[in-house]
Amino acid sequence: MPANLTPEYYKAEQWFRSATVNEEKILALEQMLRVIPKHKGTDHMRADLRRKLSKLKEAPTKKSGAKHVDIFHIPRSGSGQVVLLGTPNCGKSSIVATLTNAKVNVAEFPFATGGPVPGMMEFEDVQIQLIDMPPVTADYCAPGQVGTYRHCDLIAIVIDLSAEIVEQLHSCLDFLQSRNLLIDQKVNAVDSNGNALGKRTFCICTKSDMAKANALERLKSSCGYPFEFVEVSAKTGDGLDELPGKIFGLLGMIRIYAKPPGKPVDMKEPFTMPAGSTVMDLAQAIHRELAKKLKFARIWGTGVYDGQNAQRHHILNDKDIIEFHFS
Ligand SMILES: Nc1nc2c(ncn2[C@@H]2O[C@H](COP(=O)(O)OP(=O)(O)O)[C@@H](O)[C@H]2O)c(=O)[nH]1
Ligand SMILES: [Mg+2]
Repeated sequence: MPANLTPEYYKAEQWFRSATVNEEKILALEQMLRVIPKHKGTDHMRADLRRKLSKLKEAPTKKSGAKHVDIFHIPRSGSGQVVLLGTPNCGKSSIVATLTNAKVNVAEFPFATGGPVPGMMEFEDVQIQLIDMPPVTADYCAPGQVGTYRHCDLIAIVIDLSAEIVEQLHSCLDFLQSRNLLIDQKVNAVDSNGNALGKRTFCICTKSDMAKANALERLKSSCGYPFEFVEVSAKTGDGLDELPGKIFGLLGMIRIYAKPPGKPVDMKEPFTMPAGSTVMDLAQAIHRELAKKLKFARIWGTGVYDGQNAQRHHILNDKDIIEFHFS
C-alpha cells in the first residue's frame, strides 16, 4: 500500500536528517509522527518512528568516552543572545563585523561563513551577544545549525533589499516554520514538556543603499508575520546606530542598578532582567539564599517617588535604582 507522504512530512524528515543532537532529533521525530498520514500504508513507518523516538528518549544525555563537540552550541554571554538567519550574501557577516568586535569573514562569494561566530554588541551600558551564522537556502542548512536558533533569545532574519526579496523571505520562513521555531497559530508547536518552541523574531533589511524600488514595502506586504523591520546599510552606516537599541527593546529586558544602603549607586554594571520582573525576582537572581531574608526595597525610578519603599511583588522598570533591605 502506498504511503502517500506529504510535503509537510518530507520537511520534518529533512529536519530530522539535519539534526545532530538528540534533543533536536526528538523534536523532529515527534513532528514526523504528528504529520505522517495515518493509514495502513504507513503502519510500519509509524512503528519504526516510535521505536526510534523511544530509543532516543532513553539514551543517556551524557556519554562517557568520546565526546561529541557541537560547534553550533554557543554559550550565552551578556544580556541576550541574538542569532542571524539569512540566505547567502545577504549581509549577515557585515552586520556582525560592524556592530561587534568579532572577527568575521565578509566576502563577495556565498558560504564564506562556515560556523557560528559570536561577537558582543554594546547598547548603552549593556552587552548583547550577536551571532553570525552560515546561510540557509531553500533546500540546505548546515547539519546542527538549527540548534543555535533553538537556544537563542531572538532571531534576526536578514533580508538583502537589493536582491530577490520574496525568495529570501520564503527560504528563511520555511526554515523556521518547518522546525517549529516561529510563534504562530500551530497548536502543537510545543516540546514534550509543553514548552512553546516559537522564538521572538524580527527582520533586519540590509543594503538599503542599493535597495530595489519599494523593496521594504513589498517585503512587509509579503511577510504575513507581525515582525518589526529595521532598515540598515553596512556600507553607509544608515540605521546601524538604532539597531542595538531596537534589539534591546525586542529582547524585552530591563536594567536595574543596585545601590548598597548608604552608598552611591553602581551605574556601570546594571543587572538585566526580563521585563515584568519583580523586586523578589531580582533578589533571587542575585542571591537565592539572601533573597529569603529580603524585607523590603527602596526604589528610585519610574512610577515611584524617590526612595519609595517597595514590597517583594513590586514590578520593576527599566533603569530603576534599587536598594535592598534584609532582615
Ligand atoms: N552596498 C552594500 N553592500 C553590502 C552591504 N552589506 C554587505 N554588503 C556586501 O555584500 C557582500 C556579502 O556580505 P556578507 O556580510 O559577507 O554576507 P553574508 O554572506 O550574509 O555574511 C559583501 O561583498 C559585502 O561587502 C550593504 O549594506 N551595502
Ligand atoms: Mg557570512
